[in-house]
Amino acid sequence: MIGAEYIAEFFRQRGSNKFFLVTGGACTFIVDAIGRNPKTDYVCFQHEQAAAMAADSLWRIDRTVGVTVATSGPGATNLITGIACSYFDSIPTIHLTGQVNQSESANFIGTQVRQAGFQETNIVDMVKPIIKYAVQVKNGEELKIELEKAYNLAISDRKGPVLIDIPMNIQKEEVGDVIIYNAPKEEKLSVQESQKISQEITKFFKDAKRPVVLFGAGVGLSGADKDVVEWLSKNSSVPFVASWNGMTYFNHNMKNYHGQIGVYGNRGANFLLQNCDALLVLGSRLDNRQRSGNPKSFAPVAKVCVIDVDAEELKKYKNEGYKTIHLNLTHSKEVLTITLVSSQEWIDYAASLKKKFFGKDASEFSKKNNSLSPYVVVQKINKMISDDAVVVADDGANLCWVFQIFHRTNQVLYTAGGNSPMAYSLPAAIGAALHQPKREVIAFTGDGSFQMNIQELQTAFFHKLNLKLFILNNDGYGIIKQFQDIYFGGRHEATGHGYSAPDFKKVVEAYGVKYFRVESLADITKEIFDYQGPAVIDVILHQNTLIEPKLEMERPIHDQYPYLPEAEVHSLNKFNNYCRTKK
Ligand SMILES: Cc1ncc(C[n+]2csc(CCOP(=O)(O)OP(=O)(O)O)c2C)c(N)n1
Ligand SMILES: [Mg+2]
Repeated sequence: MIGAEYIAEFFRQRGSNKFFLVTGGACTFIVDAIGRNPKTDYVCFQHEQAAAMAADSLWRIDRTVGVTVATSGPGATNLITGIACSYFDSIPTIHLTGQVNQSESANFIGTQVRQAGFQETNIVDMVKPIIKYAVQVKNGEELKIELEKAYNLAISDRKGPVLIDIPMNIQKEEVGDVIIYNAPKEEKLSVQESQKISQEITKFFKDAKRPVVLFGAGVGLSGADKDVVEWLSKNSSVPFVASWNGMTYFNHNMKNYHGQIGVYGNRGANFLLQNCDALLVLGSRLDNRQRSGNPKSFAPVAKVCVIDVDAEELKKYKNEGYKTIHLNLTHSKEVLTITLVSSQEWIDYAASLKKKFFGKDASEFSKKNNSLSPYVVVQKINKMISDDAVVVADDGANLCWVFQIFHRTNQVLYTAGGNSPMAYSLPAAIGAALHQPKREVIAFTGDGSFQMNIQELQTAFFHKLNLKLFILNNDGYGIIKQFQDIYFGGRHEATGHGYSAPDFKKVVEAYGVKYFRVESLADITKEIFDYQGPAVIDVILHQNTLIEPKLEMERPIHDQYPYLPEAEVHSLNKFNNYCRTKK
């Protein structure tokens, strides 16, 4: 085999046999080898960013590692936004970039010139802050070693993307016929160690009467979701809440599930956090979308214990009095032998919050303006799609609307939560539809975001993918408008004023994709879901439709807009004296 053939075969043997790419001079050997290997294939995207987002999508669906190929220079730099999505959400992806021949590289010649020749870019150093591992290989032997190393790093511990930069001359170098690969060793936890951890947690929470568990993405990323769900089912008097990236790993019908938390979280779930006396955080990094910009106001009367695979994350809590446990949640089953107990008062309180807030359309704006509520739209779509559909959300207000109201049973539900770039959802949905063509694929986007990867309609059309993309169309950058309403006197600079969008019907149809327009709930018909092939559904909303509830800056997470009467906040904050902060 030459290096390029080795690469194709290496990933085929790992179960990643479909490569997402845009070709170019410096990666043609790799693309050619993928084409010639009878068991590997490639999909041409229109932009490398989209290829990287589609690759990121695969692991989220069924733990297949997505692989991209890009050329040197602009091809490689175009991958960056997609790589960042994988990095921040700990998704294993592989990025293979072609590089100029070593004999033509500035590095090789030993000069300080910007470029020795053409399209030479130091991609390895450029991606370093947003990648788990990046390396340029120096020869064929190193290629073999680095592929194994990079792949194993991507899939172990706190997972993430890796990049291997391969000069053209190495792509065509003879490397022998044997694929070298040893899977990473499984780390073991002794019975004593796991017992010690369980005892520590039990001791820490020994007087607790009002426990809450926070279900983070780390549970699912470590593959422990089934074990944790089983434990939560056994401890069904203990309410649990979820982070957005954690929401895809359990059935929302679970009796003790109380909703997603944070700035755009469910009010009931947020009140639970503010009133609990024991909070066990499983694999969640408690970022400022969860705890607000003022972490001290988060769970103010609770003893907090955080379990995380990444020791760096745990350092954040040094001055906050949290108990931290550095542990890979793959060991959940051994460690979660603990029993947490809720008092009857806590059980009743949690039930009353759930009844009042869970699964409710809280949109006062739509009622006041007699306009279509995005929440009701999402709920209707939720009811009409199949139980195992793939559902991808984008960014901005449209993301919040979906994640605030979508009720998951067995669907896969995800977004690029940490990076949250505009236009993740269309390429991610394309990745899903390519990977699992028999599955129903539903994506949501905004009118602004859609325009940033609109070119991928061509990929969807060319491959006749069965995906439905709903544009929650408020004719502007809604989430930022809402921010401007609060902090900029309602001046919609560059979000309404100066913003523009084309006639989506014309654009969509020019790509050969089916277009539906929805102006009322009645327009969301079975015909849309029965349509076989790619379709865009343009859902027309009021221009100023709000995200409700939403936390404004400096407030604790129970104090979201639209504001509840002060007396109600006090009565709901029954177990702490935390007063509502005044403006
Ligand atoms: C690549 C990128 N650029 C800018 C932003 C900042 N941003 C976040 S949401 C948003 C507006 C998105 O508009 P639209 O898709 O219409 O969403 P809406 O909030 O209206 O639902 C912008 C500009 C971003 N997240 N990603
Ligand atoms: Mg919009």
